[in-house]
Parts: sequence; C-alpha cells; structure tokens
Amino acid sequence: KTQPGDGTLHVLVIGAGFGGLYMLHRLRKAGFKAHAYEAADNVGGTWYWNRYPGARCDVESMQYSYSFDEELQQEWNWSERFATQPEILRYINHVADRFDLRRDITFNTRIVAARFDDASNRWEVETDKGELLHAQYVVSAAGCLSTPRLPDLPGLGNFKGKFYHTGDWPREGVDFTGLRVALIGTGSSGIQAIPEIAKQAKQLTVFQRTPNFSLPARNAPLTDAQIHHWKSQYAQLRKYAREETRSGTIYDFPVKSALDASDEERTGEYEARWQKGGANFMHSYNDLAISEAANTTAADFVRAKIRETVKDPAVAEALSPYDYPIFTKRICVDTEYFETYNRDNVELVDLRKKPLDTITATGIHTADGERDFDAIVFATGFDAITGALTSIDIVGLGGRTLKDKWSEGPRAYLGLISQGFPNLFMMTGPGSPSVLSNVIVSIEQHVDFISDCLEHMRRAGIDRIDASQEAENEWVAHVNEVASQTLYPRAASWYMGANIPGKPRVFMPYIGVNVYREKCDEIVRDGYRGFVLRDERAAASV
Ligand code: NA7
Repeated sequence: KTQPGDGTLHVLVIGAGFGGLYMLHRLRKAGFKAHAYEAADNVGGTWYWNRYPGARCDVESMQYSYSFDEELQQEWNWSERFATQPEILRYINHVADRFDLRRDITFNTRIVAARFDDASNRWEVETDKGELLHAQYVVSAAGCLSTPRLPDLPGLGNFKGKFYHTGDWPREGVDFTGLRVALIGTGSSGIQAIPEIAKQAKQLTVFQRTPNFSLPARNAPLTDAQIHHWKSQYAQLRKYAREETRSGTIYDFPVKSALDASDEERTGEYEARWQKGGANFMHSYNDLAISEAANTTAADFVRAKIRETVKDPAVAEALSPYDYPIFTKRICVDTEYFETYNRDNVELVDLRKKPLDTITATGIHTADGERDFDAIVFATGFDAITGALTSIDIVGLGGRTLKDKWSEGPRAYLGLISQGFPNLFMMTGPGSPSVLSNVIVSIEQHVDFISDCLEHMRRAGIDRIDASQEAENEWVAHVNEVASQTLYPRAASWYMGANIPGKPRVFMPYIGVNVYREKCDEIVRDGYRGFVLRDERAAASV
C-alpha cells in the first residue's frame, strides 16, 4: 500500500517558511498527499516574525532567494543589495501565490506533539487546538532560529511599560517616538535595530553583555548591471554557490594566507573589503577561520575601525570584542551601528562592569543604579537549531522523547533523522550546515534530498526509514571533528548552545554546505548507506 487512505497524510510538514513552502511544492509535484501546518496567520516563518526596525538579510538578495525555478528567479526583482524584512516577506508571499501553495496550508495552528506508533507505522500529531492528525512521514521545517528566548531576568513581571522581543515583533509595528527605550543584546538583531530605534526614540540605552564584531553592509539600490550580471547566468552561479563554496554564497574568494601578506598589503586588502561591504571581509584570506595568528590580524583591523568611528574612547573600548576570535560568533553586518554611539540620545551600559540586578516597575537596575524606561526591547536571541524541535513533545520508538535523547547534546544522522524517530525528517537540523550557510541553499538541498528519498521509498515498496546508530554516531563525531579543525569552538556562541543556560555545549552546525551535499549524494549512490530502510511487504509478513 503506497497511498495512505482514511485521511492519513503521506507527509505532514511543520512550518510555512522558506523550508516548508518549497517542501510542499516538491512533494505535491511528486504526487504525495502533503499538508503544512503553520503557527502564524500567514507564510514567511522567520521573516514573518522578525519585524523589528532595521530587520534585513545579511546575505545579498540576488543570492538569498530560491533557485529551483528559473522563471521565478527571472521574474522577481529585488530592489536593494541586502533586502529588508518586508521585501523578503513580499517575495515569500509571491512564491506561495505563484505555486498555489496556500490551499495545502493550515494557518494559526501550532504543532505541539508528535508520537510515532510502531504498529501502524504512522505519526500521530497533535495541534494546539487539540486536533489529532495522522501522517506516514513528518518533515519539520520549523526553523533553526525560530524559538525566541526571553532571558529569565528577575522582576520582568513587575515592569509597567511595554516589552518586546525582536523575534516576535508586533504585527502592527511599534512607534518609539518620544519614548525612553532600553535594548538588551548586541547580536545581529540588536545591531540592526539599534540605529533605527535611536533615530526615533527620545533616548536609547543599550545594555551590552558581550560586544560583537560587525562589518558595514554598504547597502544600496541594485543597479541594472548588477541584476543583469546575476540573471544572465543564474544557473551557473547558483551551481557554483551550491557545489564549490562552503557557505553556499559567492564572495570574492581568497587565494592566500593572511600570514603570507605584508602588513601593508594586508591592511590594503582589509580596507578594500571593508569598503566593499558585507561579509566579503571574512573572505580576505583563506586561513582566518583556522589560524589564530591570521585571525588576529582581521580582528585588530576591525577593532581599529571601532576606535576610529566611535568618538568616546571609553565607549569604543567597551564595544571592542577581545574574548573570542572574529567570525567564531555569527558575524554581524550593519548600517551605521558604531556611528550610532556618537548620538547624544544613545548610551551604552557595559553589563560586564555594571551587572544587571533586576527589572523594576519603572526600569532597569544595574550595579550603578536605576534607569527609567517606557519600553524594553529584548534582542536576546533564540534557542538555536534545536529549540523548535525540542519544544514539540516528540515521542519515538519505545516511548522515548527527542528531548530526553538530546539531553546530552543533539544527535542526528546528516542532521536529517535522529535514530529511534523513524519517518521524521528535520530540515536545518543539528549536524546539517543550517546557520553556517546561506540557508536557502541548505533548504533546497534538504528538500530535494527528502523528496527524492520518499520517491525512492515509494518505488521500492519501503515504508520506514530510520538512521542506524552507528551511522549517527559517526556523523556526530565527524561534525565535531570538522569544527575542531577551526577556531569556531573557541567562542561561547549559540552555535555551541552556549546562550541557553543548561543547554549542552556541542558544536551543532556542519561546516561546509558543498561537502555536505557531496556526502549526501554519495550516501544516496550507496543505497542510502547508514539509513535503515524497511520493506513494507516483509514487515507485513512478520
Ligand atoms: P544573538 O546573536 O544570540 O544575540 C543575542 C544577544 O543578547 C547577545 O548579545 C547576548 O549576549 C545578549 N543576551 C542574551 N541574554 C542576555 C542576558 N540575560 N543579559 C544580557 N544580554 C543578553 O541573537 P540575534 O537575534 O541577534 O541573532 C540571531 C541570528 O539571527 C543572527 O546571527 C542571524 O543569523 C539571524 P551574549 O553574547 O550571550 O553575552
């Protein structure tokens, strides 16, 4: 039996962001009965929720878009080098309409639990409305930076003003005009929001625990020539990004070590890339992520830029990161971030020197006293990579929960299937390139892999796929081995789970979207090596 009857879905997709939408499209094209469930009232995922002022993608728009349909990539026109959140959301809506995807999406419905029934070989999935759904396969496209994290600060419940999280921003927007605003957190979201809120608010006070390295975006409208450059050779450029680059993004790639350049040459190279803008700077030399001596030359350059830009030397010093190598925490890309600290209405509070004690009814109390605020913005990040999965009560074989299995660190073969949770595929899961790649490139690869796999299973009369314990163990060890050859594990970053108290510290993303793809292809050629496939006829005769 290849077609489940009785209302059972072939495939239930969790989420209608970039991942869920393309998954739905591919599955429908392949003739599967698929349906997506989405917590929001519309499509967009991450780009639906993150509506804070200044929200923008820091991968260039000509690259941060789907490549699966030539007409789509030719017809869509991006207006800027780095697209704003509203423009990306318009694009996703366009895709949903163009491929008529909404008719197979249920909105305003959050998946809260999923239990695998061994006997029927089905997932029983529960929604927040108490509805029970049945599916042969579940694909989680619930996102890797989609579970916002509000820190557990004493007294937050007493605050009389309004507070917001950047990752769950009010749909109607927020007007900060005339208000005294506190902003906690200086990761990518904080760094994008700070310059915009500072322009509007009466007073903005930034509470910083760890300073971040940030590069100027040099955003600008796209020119016809730039658009033509991409559109006239999209197929080749996309292929190159997918197959030849570690991050799935094309930059000006380096040819030499930073240590083989003279001081003068190096400064010239860094300056040229700083002026060019965006993450090009990361690719100045080929050893910045692996050699501490090389890395320090880049970090020193950025620290000098901070000192040059920020007029008050004490503030510049507080904004300068020293505790971890540059690029080992997610690099930030900004527009006038450091310049914003020269404004009269902006203050920086260094929480390392003046720790935060408590939130009061009227403001924030730190070691040097209390400041009053009308609003607090939390730019405090996400339970990254695993949060969306562990917040669903997922129960696999033998009644074991995914949360329990992952209590010592997340484990999944290729980041796709965790042993003991058959027929549950994860997109951008732990052990896949996810956040260390242009995530659209990762998503497209996952979707193609999963859809091809389900088609293969249908053809072969196979109705269950799991990972072997051995293959999963080897993959987790391999992900860590690759990371250990770089400087990445040197930072207490959310790549390591270090931003969540009590979360096990394991390096989660796989470095190298191109290598990952090659490995996946090889595994498929070897008959899905490392996966355990069950022949449904054999199973039925047991
Ligand atoms: P991030 O990068 O996790 O940044 C969160 C920031 O919030 C970071 O500066 C944290 O400091 C700070 N933070 C977190 N908890 C606290 C508490 N309790 N007190 C003070 N400061 C705190 O999240 P973003 O949303 O900026 O970016 C996430 C990704 O989304 C981004 O990289 C892009 O890929 C898109 P810490 O460094 O932990 O000391």
